[in-house]
Amino acid sequence: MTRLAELRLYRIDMPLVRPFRTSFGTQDTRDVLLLQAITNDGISGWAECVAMEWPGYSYEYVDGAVDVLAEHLIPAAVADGTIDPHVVHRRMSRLMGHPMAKAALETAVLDAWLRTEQRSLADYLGAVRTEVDCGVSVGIPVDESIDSLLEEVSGYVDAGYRRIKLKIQPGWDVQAVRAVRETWPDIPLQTDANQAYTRDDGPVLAAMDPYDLLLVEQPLPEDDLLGHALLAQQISTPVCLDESIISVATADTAIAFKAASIINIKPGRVGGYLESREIHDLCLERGVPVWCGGMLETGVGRAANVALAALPGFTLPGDTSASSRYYAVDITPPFVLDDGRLRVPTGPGIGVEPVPAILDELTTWSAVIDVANP
Ligand code: NPQ
Ligand code: MG
Repeated sequence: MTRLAELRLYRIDMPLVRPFRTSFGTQDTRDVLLLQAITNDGISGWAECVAMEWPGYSYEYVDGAVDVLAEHLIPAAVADGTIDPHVVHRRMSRLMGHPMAKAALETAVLDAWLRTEQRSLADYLGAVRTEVDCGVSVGIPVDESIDSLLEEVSGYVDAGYRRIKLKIQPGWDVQAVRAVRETWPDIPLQTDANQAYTRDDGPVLAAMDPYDLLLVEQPLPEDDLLGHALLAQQISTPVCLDESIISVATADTAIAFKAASIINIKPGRVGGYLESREIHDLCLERGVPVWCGGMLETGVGRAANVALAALPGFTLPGDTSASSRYYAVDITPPFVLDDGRLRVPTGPGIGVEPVPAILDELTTWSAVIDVANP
């Protein structure tokens, strides 16, 4: 019977094509943790942990993810060599927190299992599309100039992106939105504050209502569901939650309390693709649109996200951009935009794997963990 024999962890250093500035900081390179789950038949499952190197977006960070994986999650979930993703999910659920680390381990096992079953992730999750509409997330220009913003957005519009998302924060909001809307009157446009506003900022957020935004994402701190519900009554732009949604239960609560009318699903943030599918199913039942978020993934994480975005409830374009949005060289064959869309991989598992020579060149650290000692 197929069982897991070994897990390999890799840290790779990926230079970004341009700095990415958000309300919580600026990133020049991406320090990415990759997992390779190798079975006794020599099949490899791959996954990417979306934690950043410092706890800016959430409390997780790469060093912490490596530690909790090696010391707790791997011993608790796969010590007997199981490649059943549901067993791995259930065992990890007894440990608290660390969704990004859990998502990475679950996905590596899921990919290995799907490859042994010769089945694609898209098929397993219930995909109904062969390609997905793509949007792009546009950082705050490092020089804080509207000209720089318009130049960057212009490149994405020319590349065919079907939706633009502007990162905002107090002082970089209404003027940026107005400039983009006046230049492209018809482009689908939305904003993301990454928690940068307060409950008192209703008026400034309402000042963006005239610009026909699809949504405003996570304006307030992640624990403030009531604040989001109160804000939703003060603005006509729909409120979408990202950081606040960490499970099916938080999604259900946010919807019931009218704190969100749209939900961003990021598999890393919610602990994996199984939980992501359940949140999708709940939102579909409740009539709440969802879209797939992004964490500057390499081709490994991107492939799986594109499969998820092919589910029926993903009715808004995701942050599933082309590889070239972030990286000059991706570690997998690059994802290339075709008429503003990415094709859903059809091969077994996530359908892609790292190119060995590129992975080798970018690796700054790696470790091997023997898992099955029956
Ligand atoms: C978001 N992503 O939706 C995030 C936040 C984000 C595409 O806007 C390094 C690693 C830098 C992950 C910056 C997008 C990051 C990051 C921003 C995630 O809120
Ligand atoms: Mg966000």
